[in-house]
Amino acid sequence: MPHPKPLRLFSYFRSGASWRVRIGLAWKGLSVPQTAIDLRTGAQSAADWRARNPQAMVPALELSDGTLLTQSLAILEWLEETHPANPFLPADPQARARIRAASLVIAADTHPIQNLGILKRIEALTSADHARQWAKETIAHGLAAFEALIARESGPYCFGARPTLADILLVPMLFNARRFGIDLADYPRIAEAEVACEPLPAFQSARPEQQPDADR
Ligand SMILES: N[C@@H](CCC(=O)N[C@@H](CS)C(=O)NCC(=O)O)C(=O)O
Repeated sequence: MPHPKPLRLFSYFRSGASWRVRIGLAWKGLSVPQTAIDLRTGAQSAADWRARNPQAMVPALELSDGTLLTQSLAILEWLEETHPANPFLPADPQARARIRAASLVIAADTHPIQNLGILKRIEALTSADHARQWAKETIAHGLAAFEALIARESGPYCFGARPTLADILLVPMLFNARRFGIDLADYPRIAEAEVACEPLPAFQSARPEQQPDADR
């Protein structure tokens, strides 16, 4: 019997959406080889990559049958369904819905409107300063909503005593927040959750500087 192909992650070390998937894979105890798609050189738009992922983005996860999964949340949900040990969603449907809602504040309503493509477009239409201002305001607005949602929950993580999907979404977003000069002192519950996640091996190993394509 031939061995099934191992999983393979297509990612870029600084990509926040790739970072989410790296945390999820590590949280499930999976060590997955990576192929770098260098966003600095525009590799995401190369014809061969676009043919595989028509959205011309990372991350993507290649499965053992060759199927390419895209969209970080879809990949994380696939991981949760196929690797139920170490869950990052609880069993209670109402709690799952609250966690998904907070996660989507970042994944659907914050990150996509401050990503590289959008900022380049704003810069082309106006200026680099306007693009930075847009990113800062967008992230601050999203984090304020996220903070209010998790302030209703117990800590130290976003939703109680275990990390969940919401923590996986939050930690990479904070990297961008700092990059655009946002003071996280304004978000005490977010700061608490970040401190709780920081020492966990799955969160450590997923950090940009730990990736094979990181600048050395
Ligand atoms: N909603 C997508 C977002 C993916 C995304 O924004 N990827 C960025 C890197 S974090 C990207 O590939 N950008 C390339 C570009 O904008 O040209 C997901 O969650 O996977």
